[in-house]
Amino acid sequence: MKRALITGITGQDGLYLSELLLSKGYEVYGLIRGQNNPKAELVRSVVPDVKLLNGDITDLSSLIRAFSEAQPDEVYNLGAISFVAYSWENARLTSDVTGIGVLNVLEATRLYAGQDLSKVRFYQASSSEMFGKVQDVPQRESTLLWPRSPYGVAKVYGHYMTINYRESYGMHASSGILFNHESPRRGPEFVTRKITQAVARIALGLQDGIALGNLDAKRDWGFAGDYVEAMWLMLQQEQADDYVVATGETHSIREFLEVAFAHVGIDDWEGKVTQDPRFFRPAEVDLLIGDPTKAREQLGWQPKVGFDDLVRMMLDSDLAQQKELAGR
Ligand code: NDP
Ligand code: GDR
Repeated sequence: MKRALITGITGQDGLYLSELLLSKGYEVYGLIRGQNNPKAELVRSVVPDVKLLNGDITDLSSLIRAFSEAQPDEVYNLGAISFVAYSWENARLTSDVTGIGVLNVLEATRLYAGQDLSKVRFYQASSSEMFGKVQDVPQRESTLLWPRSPYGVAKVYGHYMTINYRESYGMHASSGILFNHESPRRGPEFVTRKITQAVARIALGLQDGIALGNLDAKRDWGFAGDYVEAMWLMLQQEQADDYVVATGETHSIREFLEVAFAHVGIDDWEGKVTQDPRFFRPAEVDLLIGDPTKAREQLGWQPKVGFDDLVRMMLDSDLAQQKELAGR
């Protein structure tokens, strides 16, 4: 039985990845931080077979303890401060967690492997935010990185550190440059879930409108359940490498709103959406669209859920959730 250690277990991807690995017969360990993390209950209810270990990716000794307990064959480093807008307000903290945290997990992996680096494989959750002010359309593995936020800069550090551990020590360390991926488990601070939650409430007569920032930004949105499969596939390859994981399609926030409101039968939605300067960013990433050719050809990976189905899946889930809340 293979053993996996996942950081960021309480997040969207941590849950989907746990489900995938458990379905493949893995013994799964999840690193959980804080003295009474409120999301521990969620993990225990969704994936009760995951074994939780205390630790924080900013604390190397806690990682060393977790590694010694989990004895992993595969390490998935998903832990991060992942909300781009928050990263301007907490740039130093974001650098410590999202940047230096990667170095800590790499170092814990190296120390745990000792002389036998072949005993463990490492995955880093890199991001399309590293492309920022895009230098190619679509963006691929070779595209010059030009991050536009403290979060993006921290991810670039983690990305190159992962490559450096691969090149310096021969570690099986791969970096997945994942474009935005969403699901009913997406945090409500991200624009997709913020919209589907609000549209569900508007449809049910529970609220009148929604305040957003820039509606013209374009993102390459896929389904998180598909994307965790790409993570796993990367660690099954003989050679570690870096891969863009994306759908190859891009849509604006406005188009997302269009599909969401149409799904609940509202056509005249423009009056329900206001633009609020609070939600604009100091520097925006205007256009992201990934070229997933390498992932398709080398990993055999393809996304299964398309844009319209993703919006509808999230909205249906929020409609059910909001109805239940309203009925209480
Ligand atoms: P989430 O924000 O849902 O989850 C982030 C996770 O990181 C949480 O489990 C959080 O735990 C954990 N975490 C935060 N700080 C620490 C810390 N100091 N030590 C250990 N764990 C910590 O993110 P997603 O699941 O969406 O994303 C997973 C990873 O993939 C992240 O690294 C993200 O940056 C990256 N990524 C995500 C993309 C996406 O579209 N979703 C695209 C590209 C990259 P806690 O409960 O303690 O807060
Ligand atoms: P992003 O996701 O920054 O791409 O990072 P987010 O959903 O926060 O923003 C996407 C785009 O929507 C615009 N936007 C708004 N965003 C939010 N959150 N709230 C609003 O009200 C709003 N109005 C407009 C933003 O300006 C932006 O252009 C996500 C995270 O998961 C990262 O961790 C990950 O690395 C990248 O995706 C790929």
